[in-house]
Amino acid sequence: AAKLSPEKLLCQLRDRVNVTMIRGSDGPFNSSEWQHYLPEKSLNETVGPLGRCAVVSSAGSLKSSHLGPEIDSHDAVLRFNGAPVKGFQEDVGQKTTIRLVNSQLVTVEVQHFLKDALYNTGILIVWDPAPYHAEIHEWYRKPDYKFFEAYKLYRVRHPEQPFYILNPKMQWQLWDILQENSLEHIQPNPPSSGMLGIVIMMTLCNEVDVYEFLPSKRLTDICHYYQKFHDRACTMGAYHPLLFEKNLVKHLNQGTDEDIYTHGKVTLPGFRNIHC
Ligand code: NCC
Repeated sequence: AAKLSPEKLLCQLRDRVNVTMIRGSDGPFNSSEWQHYLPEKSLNETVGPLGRCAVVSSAGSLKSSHLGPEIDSHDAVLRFNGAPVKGFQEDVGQKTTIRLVNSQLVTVEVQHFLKDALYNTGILIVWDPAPYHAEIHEWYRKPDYKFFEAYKLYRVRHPEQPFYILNPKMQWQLWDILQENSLEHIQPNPPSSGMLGIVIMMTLCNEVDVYEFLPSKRLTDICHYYQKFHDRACTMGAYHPLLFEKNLVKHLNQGTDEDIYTHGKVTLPGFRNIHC
């Protein structure tokens, strides 16, 4: 299993990973009930093509990075789950264009999710770990977390905020490419929110700067920049194939190793800007 060149790998990602949001015309969502909840506009219609984008991981190594102004200088910023900006602007910036959340957060922390103003900025996208290459109907009957009710509640409370459900096909199309380009056998668990968010932004943007996904010199066992919780698995992965994701992203980096070391910064091209 020889690794593909970065150029070939980018083409594989562009051509095989279908980044789509659930629409009212899709499978079990084509009921009159769901038409009422799903956003009318597609994600592309909502954000349009973007220029320079930033993806901000939630890693503890963002602490004391002073990357805030640099992150905010991008046209669009993607953040994850409950990662806050308030009180952390100096290190992570304050702009949030898209927030990608997992179905566990939406379901297990539903009261928090419905109430915390953190979620009311920008576009929300929720994803759920689907069974390996499951049909959308099968996944709909048995999602990993039963987040559909929480989704509907949120939509009723915030009807004007765009809130999408990521089509679960994407995670396994991406996982297959991770596996094909790794020498080891990977546990068939879906990629992390971080990796999914990177590929989402590569479809929307001309260029994507990713912060502290590949750890800088500030590498720490502190899991998140916003919590005092120590666990090395946050950076290396336990459930998600994080280590393999990070190897792949390192392989695709168009920036310098110096930028990784000092800023935890990786630069990736948007799919629009690659030639296959
Ligand atoms: O921690 P989490 O991830 O929300 O982090 C978002 C993304 O940032 C990258 N990351 C994070 C910490 C770190 N030290 N290094 C990193 O590179 C990863 O790419 C990560 O995906 C998730 O992926 O959705 C995850 O969500 C949490 C948790 O569910 C949410 O924070 C909501 O509370 C998971 N933690 C637990 O279930 C305990 C985590 O495994 C994955």
